[in-house]
Amino acid sequence: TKLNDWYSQCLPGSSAPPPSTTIPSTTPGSTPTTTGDTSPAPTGCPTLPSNPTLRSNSFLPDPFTFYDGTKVTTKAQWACRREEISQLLQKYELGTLPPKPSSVTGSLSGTTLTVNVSEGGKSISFTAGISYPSGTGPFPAIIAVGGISIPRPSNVAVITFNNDDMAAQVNSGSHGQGKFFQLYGTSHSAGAMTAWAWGISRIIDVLETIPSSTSRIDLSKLAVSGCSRNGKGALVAGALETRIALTIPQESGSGGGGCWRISDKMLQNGIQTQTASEIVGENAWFSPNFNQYVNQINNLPVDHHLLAALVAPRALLVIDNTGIDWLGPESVWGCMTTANKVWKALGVGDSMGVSQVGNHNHCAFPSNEQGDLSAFINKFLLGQSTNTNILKTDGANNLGFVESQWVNWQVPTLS
Ligand code: MCU
Repeated sequence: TKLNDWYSQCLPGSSAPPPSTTIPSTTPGSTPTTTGDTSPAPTGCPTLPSNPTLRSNSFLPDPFTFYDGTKVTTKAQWACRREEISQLLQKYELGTLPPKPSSVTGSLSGTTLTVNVSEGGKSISFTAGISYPSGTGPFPAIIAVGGISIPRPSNVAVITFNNDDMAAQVNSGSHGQGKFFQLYGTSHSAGAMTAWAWGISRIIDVLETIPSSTSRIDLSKLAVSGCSRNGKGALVAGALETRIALTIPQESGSGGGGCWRISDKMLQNGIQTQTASEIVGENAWFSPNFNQYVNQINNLPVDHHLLAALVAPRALLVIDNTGIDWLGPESVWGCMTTANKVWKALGVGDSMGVSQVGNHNHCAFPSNEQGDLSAFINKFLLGQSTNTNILKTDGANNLGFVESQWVNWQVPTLS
């Protein structure tokens, strides 16, 4: 099929597979219930009810208005709205991210990091391989979800995370399979991507116990990257794990950088693109709780511009491909340029970039995007001063994306 043709281009050597959580409620002025999301829990936030009323909204939901109608007017309030968006995304799409388990230990032996986790009388262990540049470091590092697919920068280590081992992604029946589910039970609500994000957090937990003179990793300079399905996973990890400084999803498409609402419209217009309704039948990336919403996406108070916005004000570079309809290029462009408004409002518009280029195979990084990638790596991992004001597509006429059809809110200047 057309899909399999391009699908087989990625993940070299891989056997290409065929294509009621409750939100912890908060009381006014209180700290939200702890989840695994690593941002410090903000206080004094508006209340999110445990069962929010769903209201139909064909526009991309306003990042700057809380569920209860309160407006975000200050940068400090973003921490509260970010927490609310995280809770909503976990409730409707991603499943619950468990907090740090009671026991996380591990060690580094040569280039193999071992992670041991125990919780509730159960234990798992997994390993991650680290590939170092020459020298003593400590080095910035890219956590590569399922392997690295962008060109590897010099002077940066690569930590390879075996995401399939943590939560399987063979098909829609994969939910419940993998080490995460050995620990938390096969009926845990987490989708595979949430389980991967949890696993990446445990790698960072263990690295935090090792002096940087020994680990040779600079934990203040961590990135995460992955391509395609693993690019979706990289975006979710960067969204939920605030110890990651730079998030680089590559060709993540629908379920990653694309917005469900825009992808639905593309399909209605006859473009063969992936939608929420398709994705839950294809794989186990999302929580089973998402299934009930995939044919009523307009009712959700979130979309993926808000998934990306969880990364703000940290750095995000979305690398994408205009040449593959299945990835939803219009959706990714519209969704991610809309997400950029959050960084702009926070006064750091150039900490979030989009680079969308066609005429190359899926997950084959084109040389004409190297400058954009290097600008982000050099600034956010290597501490250089570069121009990261990058919002660009080679698609004509914004690929058909008309902002006024999707954005019915104002971007505040946050004090
Ligand atoms: C773009 O990511 C996925 C896509 O969502 C799937 O529909 C397709 O089967 O596989 C893509 C992928 O991961 O390619 C390697």
